[in-house]
Amino acid sequence: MKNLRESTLKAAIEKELAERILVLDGAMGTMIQSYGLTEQDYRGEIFKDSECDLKGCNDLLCLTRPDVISSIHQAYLEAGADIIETNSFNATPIPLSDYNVSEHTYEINKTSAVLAKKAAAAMTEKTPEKPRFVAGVLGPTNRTCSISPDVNDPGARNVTFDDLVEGYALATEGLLDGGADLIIIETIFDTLNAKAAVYAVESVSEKRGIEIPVMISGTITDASGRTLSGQTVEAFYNSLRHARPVSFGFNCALGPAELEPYVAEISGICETYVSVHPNAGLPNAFGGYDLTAEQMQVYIRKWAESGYLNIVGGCCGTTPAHIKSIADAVNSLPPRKIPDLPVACRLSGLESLNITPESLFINVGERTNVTGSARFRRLIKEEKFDEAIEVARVQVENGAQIIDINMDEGMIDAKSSMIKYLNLIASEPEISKVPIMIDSSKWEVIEAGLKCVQGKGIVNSISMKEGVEKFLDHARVVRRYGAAVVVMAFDEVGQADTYDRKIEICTRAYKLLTEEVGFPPEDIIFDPNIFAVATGIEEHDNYALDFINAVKTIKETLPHAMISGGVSNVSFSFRGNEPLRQAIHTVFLYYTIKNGMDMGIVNAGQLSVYDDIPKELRDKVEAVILNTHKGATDELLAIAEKYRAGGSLKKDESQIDLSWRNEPVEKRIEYALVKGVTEYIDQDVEEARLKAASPVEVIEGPLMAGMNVVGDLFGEGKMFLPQEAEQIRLRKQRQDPDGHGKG
Ligand code: THG
Repeated sequence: MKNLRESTLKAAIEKELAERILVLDGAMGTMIQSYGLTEQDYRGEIFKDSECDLKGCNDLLCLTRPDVISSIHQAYLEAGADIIETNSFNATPIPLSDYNVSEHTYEINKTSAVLAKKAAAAMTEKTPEKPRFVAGVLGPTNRTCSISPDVNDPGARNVTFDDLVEGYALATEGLLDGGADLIIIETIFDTLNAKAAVYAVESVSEKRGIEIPVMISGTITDASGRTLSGQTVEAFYNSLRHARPVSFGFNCALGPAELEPYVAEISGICETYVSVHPNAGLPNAFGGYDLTAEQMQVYIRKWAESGYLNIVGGCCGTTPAHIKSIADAVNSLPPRKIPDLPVACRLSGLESLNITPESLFINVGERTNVTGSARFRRLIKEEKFDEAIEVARVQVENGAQIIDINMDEGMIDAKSSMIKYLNLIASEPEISKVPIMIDSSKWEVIEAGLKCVQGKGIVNSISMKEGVEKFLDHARVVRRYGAAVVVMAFDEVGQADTYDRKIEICTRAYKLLTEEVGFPPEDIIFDPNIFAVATGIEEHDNYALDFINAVKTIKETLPHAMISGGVSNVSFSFRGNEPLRQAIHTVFLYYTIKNGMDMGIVNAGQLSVYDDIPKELRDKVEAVILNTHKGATDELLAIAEKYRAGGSLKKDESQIDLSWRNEPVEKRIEYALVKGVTEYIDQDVEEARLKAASPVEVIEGPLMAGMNVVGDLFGEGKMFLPQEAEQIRLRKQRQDPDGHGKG
């Protein structure tokens, strides 16, 4: 139930945003400095006996020098600001504890909003056709939830997600009670902190039964184009989209010149309004800011003319003069139009991973699983976390685009191992660039994991096993953390093991999630259960085929929902015979991908190319997977031993059969690219170069032709990304033979 006043409020803000560029105010800190306040000003009556120095704790001025804060608000409103920010940047318990004043959190926030609201309301009264709004500020705090404070202990943290949520919720209550029209979560340098703020605001929203308009503004710290916690612009956006903010953008750290490319980027990918409030340039040697109002205006006008802006203001170093220039520049220019972007599952680690209907099959690395790998289990049990981290790294190097992490094992403390592992991974950029799939059958482990990942990951899994209420509760919590979710085809009756049951359960779950929870369908990933075939039990014979058929129906009938599954399950009855298992996985994926399977948990780097499987084997495997006739299992068993020979099918073939070396050089290059054979590439490319008129001709000729073949195999579901990763390495090696590049 939405409170009428609040939902009208969001509509009112959005109405203004649809019509014009709104102007945000400028810096509070720089303005406060200009008043030359003393320790006594900060103390006032309330804190006169404080034992620590309070000068510098600007938030206290809401209580001790409200006149100063009000006059700053007034100056910005007169300069043309439509939205003014409360003086509450550090008014959460953690930063306030530095001054021993945490217990005043609520009071400071409430008063900050009262002061701003009073000034804004008076201005609106003068020109009612131009309503002014108050944005209650939630700052980043002075601690980072996803970065270690100790270089020698990357898994350490000095603040928890729960602490942040508690503080932000209290601040939000104060801001709303004081009359804030919206909440701005700003100067975000660690996305996990911001996720905690979003979580807190949503909790307050639910508690009060109101919709709270939210603005989100991140900080790109330097020329790397990333946040302090390492995310790219799009990864950052994907991680916080779940807040459904009124606006999304950037502020602080950089001046307009440095911020420009990121403003352009966010403007192109943002599905809501865009806000920007840059500093007045980079800080000079004395920590001041030199960009004048006129200089700043040039950039802002250009951005507005380029159609990048919906809300614009200033951060550090900006003054009412800057805001006036900005207002003058944008007031006759039209606001940015929200682009019409395709529906996609937008995941992230440090980098983004958008899954669209056009995306190729996504590989989820399975090895970081204590039940799925004896080695990983031993490493975790023995607390050899350094080596356990390498398992994740190898998965990513081998082409895993997401990693599944599972710590469920009787002898392991799953919750603490999950937390420790995720915290360690967070400081390994080559691993944490990919989204995380948190895999556990224990809800408390999943929730603990969600509190450790700054990116948009996937919960694996929830189901209706324990009834609809619990299922919906879990789904709501998953959404509040902003994750996508794997839904197992499991209900109160049991696990779906036939086509009909798979469809029945997934359809019911889809309806509940989209209608009762408002869960975005593109963030729902169904797992219709991959069970082992060829077990010798007749009832199991149709398992793979039922899955393959269910994939097709689900993709056709449940819009935007995706499909995943544990691929290695299907071959469980051949444990120990890895080459055979690989062949089974490849054939199984050939059919499931053809029907629309979006992703799968696989041993990244250990899948063969469909066409490489010896025909005899492929036919027998196909018969088992498609359950073409009784006796198919026995026929596969009869030849199984023949293919047990050590190593993978892929390696065996390319190493033993060298007949391809007799082909013309173009064919040899194609072969090497498809198979990922590195040995002859130097001599073959050199041979092609000698034949060609120029080196470019080699790239555009045989190398491109080879890559086209690879592309076709992909399109047909006969090849998977880990194999392509190998081709990319091959090409990189060609460009960078000494291996100095990052590839
Ligand atoms: N659906 C969802 N999540 C899942 C599964 C699923 N998570 C776990 C599992 N199933 C997928 N992961 C694996 C990981 C490894 C293996 C199978 C599935 C596996 N391991 C080898 C074995 O046990 O023989 C290797 C053992 C070893 O190296 O020690 O087969 O279905 N949503």
